[in-house]
Amino acid sequence: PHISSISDRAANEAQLREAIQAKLHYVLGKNRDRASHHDWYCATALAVRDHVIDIWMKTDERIAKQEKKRVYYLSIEFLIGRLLFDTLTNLRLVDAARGALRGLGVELDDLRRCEPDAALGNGGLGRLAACFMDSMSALSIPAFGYGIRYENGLFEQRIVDGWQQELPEDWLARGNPWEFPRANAEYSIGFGGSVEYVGGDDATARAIWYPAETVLALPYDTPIAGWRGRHVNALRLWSARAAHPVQLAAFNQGDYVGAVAARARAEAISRVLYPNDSTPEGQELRLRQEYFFTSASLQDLTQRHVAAFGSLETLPDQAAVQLNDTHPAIAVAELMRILVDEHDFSWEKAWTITKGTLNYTNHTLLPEALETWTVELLGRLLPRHLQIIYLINWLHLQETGKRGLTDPTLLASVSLIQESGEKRVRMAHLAFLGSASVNGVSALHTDLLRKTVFHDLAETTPTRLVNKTNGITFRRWLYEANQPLTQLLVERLGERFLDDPRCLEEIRGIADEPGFVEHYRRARLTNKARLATVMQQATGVRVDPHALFDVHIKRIHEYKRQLLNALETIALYQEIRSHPDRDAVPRVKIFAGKAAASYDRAKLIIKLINDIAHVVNNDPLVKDRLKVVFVPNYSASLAEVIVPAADLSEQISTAGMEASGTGNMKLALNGAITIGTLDGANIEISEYVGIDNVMIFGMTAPEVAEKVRAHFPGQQAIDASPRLKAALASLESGMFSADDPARYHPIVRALEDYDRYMVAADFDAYWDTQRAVDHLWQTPADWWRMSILNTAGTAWFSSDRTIREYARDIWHVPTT
Ligand code: DL6
Repeated sequence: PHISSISDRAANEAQLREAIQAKLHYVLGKNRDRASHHDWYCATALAVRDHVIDIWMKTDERIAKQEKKRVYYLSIEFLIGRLLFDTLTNLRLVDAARGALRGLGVELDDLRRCEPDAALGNGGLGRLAACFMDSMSALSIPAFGYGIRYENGLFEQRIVDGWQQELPEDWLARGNPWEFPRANAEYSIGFGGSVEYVGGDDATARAIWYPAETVLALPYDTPIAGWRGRHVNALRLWSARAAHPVQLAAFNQGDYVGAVAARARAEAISRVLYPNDSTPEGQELRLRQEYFFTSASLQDLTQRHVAAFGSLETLPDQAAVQLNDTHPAIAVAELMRILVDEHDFSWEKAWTITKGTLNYTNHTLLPEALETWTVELLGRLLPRHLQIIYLINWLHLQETGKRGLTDPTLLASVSLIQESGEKRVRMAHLAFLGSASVNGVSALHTDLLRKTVFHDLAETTPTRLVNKTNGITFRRWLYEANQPLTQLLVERLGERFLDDPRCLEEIRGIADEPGFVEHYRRARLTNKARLATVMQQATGVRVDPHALFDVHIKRIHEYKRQLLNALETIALYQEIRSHPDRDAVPRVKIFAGKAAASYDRAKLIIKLINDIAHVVNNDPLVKDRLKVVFVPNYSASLAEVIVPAADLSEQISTAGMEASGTGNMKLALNGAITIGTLDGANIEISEYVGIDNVMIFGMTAPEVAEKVRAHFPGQQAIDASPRLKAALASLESGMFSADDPARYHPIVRALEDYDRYMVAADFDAYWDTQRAVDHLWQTPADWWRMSILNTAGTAWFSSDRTIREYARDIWHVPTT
């Protein structure tokens, strides 16, 4: 039975109950008495999915009939997390599902944990893509997300004796009720081989690429239901299959491993998210992944366009492709190949179509994160694409020269090929050249892009460089994650706030009203008690929910400066020990995040936090004044529990290094007060919530740049800060690593030498600001006012706003 209306709660409940029972019986083949929680979860997901499918079909019909322009969002990562509550929330079926299950003796909330996180991303970039999928559906934009269906998503993090250990993640092990394999829509993806030119001299010759290897790309579609079930888009993830599952001749001769070796090589492409690229094999696999999903997606969308409109001539009118970072940047060469080699367009015409269709988002300025591929590797894997890249580059340099720009330094800086050392292709340059619009992800980041990495390119090409500050979906990060607060807001503002969060502004007027403040505070306390339970279960550490919850959750990276927080924790511990009778604001320092498996320094920082936790939490002198918790296995689902329970949000990256951040937005929306640097979107958050309602400290981006240029020796800052000196001395002495006193010497030496991330340089400013936070906490009326004003001021950070801007300025598509 299908659900006909989403407005009638009782009818929905009855229909859902019947549907869930039917799924359990006929699809899962399970008896009610023997069904496990997982069975109930699957039956519920399948019952809800039916409703999504109905809307999906109608959406597709409507789009096809109206010949609407489509958006294609290409991203090598989609950090989706769980879908059941997302879907129920968007369809307004949470209460109906709860009631339906209760009638069957099952608690909906007990099923939440049965759903594995689809962790097909590493962090902010992948989570942004997931928030954008939600917003594109909410705003009825006809869109496809395109990515890779990794069989193993982001690794599971275990903390063993304080160290991070990585275990393979296995989200598909028990099936995935949300996806639809589309066996009839597969594409062939070529690798290697040779290129032949036929029919004429260089200018008129036709290139034919003979790949040495072909891999099949199979699509799996996951429907993403938009707010109030008005529209459903597909997230299409590609899975790699070998063209021939087994070499029969080898198998028949008893070579069972050799018989499936080619298959293993092909299928490795969609096996694991982000392979370790510190080895040449890892890098090659990464490039194969990038080309695999980009080519499959472009073949798919061009085929759809030709089927509807007859020719690719009108592609830019009907399709806007967004390249999420440079991972799909090979799209520039691939679309040119499809147009020139397969559809016989002239080079000039093909270039106009390509430049009119593609757009690129940059997500980082860090030089080590800007992708380049050696000419050797790119030429070996994609010989035709390398030729196309060389031709694009040659024409671009010619054009630049014709405009009187002939300075060799300038030409070297705008060239697609980096000539110093081994020759490499600059993928950000390729994406820039081949796009109509390029955007950064916060005002500061875009400004820095203009002044640094893309300064010269912006001068020599007509590509538009614009800003689109990131956003987050409030559906997941407020309505689902923070039900106590959402309920309070609905009571005060009415249901309309769910449709238009801009009315959050109205709670500014009641930020001092005792009744409202009390409810707001109690909502937080409920969330903190829940987190305290989760943390105790995960780590054994007991914390008091009335303490200040100081939260630092994100990838572990030196530029995000968990080390700065760890050193401040040591200094605070020393302060408590030297004044054991003094009162102190009770604090719980909460950390969570994963380090890349090959990033040794980041893994050492995790160990340091755990070592500090061990000493501090077991020191009877400290009591409840300070507790340190590293919550293992950070994920989207864990974030949904931590974010609503945070009092203080640590956004302390070295200024100029965090492109935007989105955790900062989630935490501020839920009322956590930011302690942060003037970096990424922190700046805009300060503007929207008011500079008096955030705790800003530290050097600015230009000040950091200046110190980096001078190769700032941290020793200078250490000498000037007795407190930092003492903290480092305790690290050196082995106070936190009695089993291996020298463990943290490399960290201390690095800080003394070149303080690249300005940890020593910013330490005192950070310490002072933390003490100002203590002071604020001791004046609850001020604290809660500030907290409420954070919730009131963050409506602008909704990803609906961000997507409206992309739609208006980049994609040129209407929104509802
Ligand atoms: O734009 C989404 C997200 C930003 O919020 C983060 O500030 C930024 O670090 C992240 N960028 C990346 C790209 N690679 N690196 N590094 O993940 O994008």
